[in-house]
Parts: sequence; C-alpha cells; structure tokens
Amino acid sequence: MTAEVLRIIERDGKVAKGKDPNLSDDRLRKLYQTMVQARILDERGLALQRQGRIGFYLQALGQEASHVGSVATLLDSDWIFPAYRQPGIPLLRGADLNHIVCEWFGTGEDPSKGRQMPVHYSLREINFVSISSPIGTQISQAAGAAMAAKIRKDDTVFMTYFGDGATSSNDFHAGMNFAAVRKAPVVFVCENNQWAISTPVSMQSGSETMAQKAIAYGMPGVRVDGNDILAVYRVCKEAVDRARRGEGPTMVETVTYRMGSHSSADDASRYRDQEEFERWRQRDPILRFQKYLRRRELWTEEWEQEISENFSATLAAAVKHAEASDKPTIQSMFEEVYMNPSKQLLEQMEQLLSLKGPESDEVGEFPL
Ligand SMILES: Cc1ncc(C[n+]2csc(CCOP(=O)(O)OP(=O)(O)O)c2C)c(N)n1
Ligand SMILES: [Mg+2]
Repeated sequence: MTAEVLRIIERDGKVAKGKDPNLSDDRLRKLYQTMVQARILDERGLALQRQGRIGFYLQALGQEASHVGSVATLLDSDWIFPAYRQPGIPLLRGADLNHIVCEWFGTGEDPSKGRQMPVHYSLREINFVSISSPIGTQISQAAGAAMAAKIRKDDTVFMTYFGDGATSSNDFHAGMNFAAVRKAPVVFVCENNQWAISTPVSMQSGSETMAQKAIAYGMPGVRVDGNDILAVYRVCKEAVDRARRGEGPTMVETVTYRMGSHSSADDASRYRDQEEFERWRQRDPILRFQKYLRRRELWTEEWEQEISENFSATLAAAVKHAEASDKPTIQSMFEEVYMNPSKQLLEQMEQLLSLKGPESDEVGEFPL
C-alpha cells in the first residue's frame, strides 16, 4: 500500500496505456449524461433554497465522477447505503424524479412523507437505503446487511459511501471490522473531498491516506483519482467482483474535492483559500471526461446542449408539480411507523383529526 493514486484519463483526455476499462460507447455517454444531470440538479436545488422555496440543500459539485463511476459497477439488484452527496446515483439507476424533487419539498408524494431533511432520500425502487444525517451510521448498516446476504448465500453486493470525516466515526470502525472479519460482500467508498464542513483533512486524521486505514482491518485499501471516472470505475469494478466472488470487502478512497460549500447553511469562502478552489477547478471531473469523449468522437456541443436542455425542462416540470402537490396528510404522521399502530396512537390520531376545521385542511389550535 502506497500513497499512490490510480489515474487513467490524463489532463489532455488521453488514456494511460492498457488501463481503459473499455466501456461501450452507449455506456460512456450515459455516464457523462448522468454527471451533467447531477450538476444541473445541484444548481437548481441550491437556487430553490436561496429563493426560500425549500429549506435546505447540499451539493456534490466536483464529486460526480466519484459516485457515478463507482455505482456504475453494480448490478441493479445490489444495494446502496449512501451518504448525502451522491445525487448521480438515483439519476443513473432511474429513480422517479418526482420522488427526488417531492422530497425537497416534503410533499405527500415524497416517499418519506416530509419526515426527512431535504436531500435525504429514501428510494426503495432502486435499492437505495434512507440517507442518515448522523455521520457514518450507513457504514455499519451496510456491513450488517452484507453479512446477512452472506448468511443467506445470495450474491448481492453492498456499496456504502462516506466522507473523509466519517473515517473518524465509531461506525467506521464497527463496520470495517465486522466486514473484514466476516468477509462480507461490501465495498466501502470513502469520498475524500478534503473537507468535513470547515475541518480540512489534515486536521481530520494523522494517517497519510484514508485508504491505509483498511490495512489495519485486514482488507485491501485502494486510492484512486476521484475526478477520473474511468479510474474510479476500474478500481470499483475489481472491488465489486472480488466481493461477489466471496473474497470479502475492499475500501476505495476516491481523492476528490468539494467544489461548493458544505451545504446551503455555510459559506466555504469564510474558511478556505480561493487559490485551493481554483487549483481543483482545473481538475473538474466533467471537463476531464468530456476531453476523453471528444478524443473518441463521442461528444459534441449540440449533444451537450440537448441533454442539458432536456433535463432542465424535465426538472422544471418536476418542481412545478411538487410545488402544486398536496402536503402529506395529517394521518401520515401516524402511518407507516408501526405495522400495527397501538390503540393509544390511533386515539391520538383521532383526537388530532377532530381538531380540524370542517372546511379546512389546517389543524385547529391545540388546547393548551
Ligand atoms: C455523528 C455526527 N457528528 C457530527 C455531525 C455534523 N456533521 C454533518 S456533516 C459533517 C462533516 C462530514 O464530513 P465528511 O465525512 O468528510 O463528508 P462530506 O460532507 O465532506 O461529504 C459533520 C461533522 C453529524 N451529522 N453527525
Ligand atoms: Mg469530506
């Protein structure tokens, strides 16, 4: 294990000899399209928050290659235990865009019925487990689910995503340890975007790399250029194949950069150098992939415009739909929590409903 970072696409779009994962033209274009869509989604999401139309947003600018390239190595039947910064995953896996946008607004069509923060999706239709706000919890959950699959003797693979900051969490230790001991079919994707809100990676860990932490647990740890989609794909494909063969977990550190602020609630210019941002901006993963596609004559300006405009229009329609949609019903607070709600819970629901005005959707005033 060295601090070396695997890279395939050079700055000029050329590919390192013998390293191209040889994806089909259609697949390459689909991956590029998903990265472009993820960025449009992020731009729109933050704009809606700034306009006061949604309460919170969290972007993945600069990290599109890291999550799109890694998730592309899974089968549809595999499972994802995500963090909150992988918008390309639902897009690539074909989730219903209304589920995504209605989640931002917390409408009745939001699969979580407005019970989650915006951008904390739960998408059963694509095996995408509910995003947790507490840092790192998905790591031990993924390890446990992978152990269960192994016991059931099915060949599902589990992929979990987390940041550099999450490697300091208790759940990172529990998940990595259990998975390695039990040789569970899980791939740990650590997206090292250099920051955990305002904490730089140099203040996060005494380890030279995140990937080297894997060695202590007894699994391979691989570092890859997280802004190079082909390199991410290649490394993750190996890790997924290994997991499916029953040879156990791998940790992949994708070395990347959070080009935006942590979320809509902070301003990165208050705590980090513009110069650092500029350096990473030159390594934008979308431009890098675009250069590669151009060399292969798979990209044109007209195509870029077409895919961008089509997605922007679909997204605008989804936003319009969400804003016109009903809120979750009052009953929904009591539903889908227990399979068989208790007598007390049902009484509470009846009591709350009885406070409704006859013509109105609003709940009346509570007797204090
Ligand atoms: C257990 C816990 N501690 C603290 C927080 C507050 N918090 C939210 S995001 C974050 C930083 C996480 O950084 P990292 O894991 O690198 O992920 P990134 O946001 O960079 O993708 C922190 C500390 C939290 N949500 N949960
Ligand atoms: Mg981070």
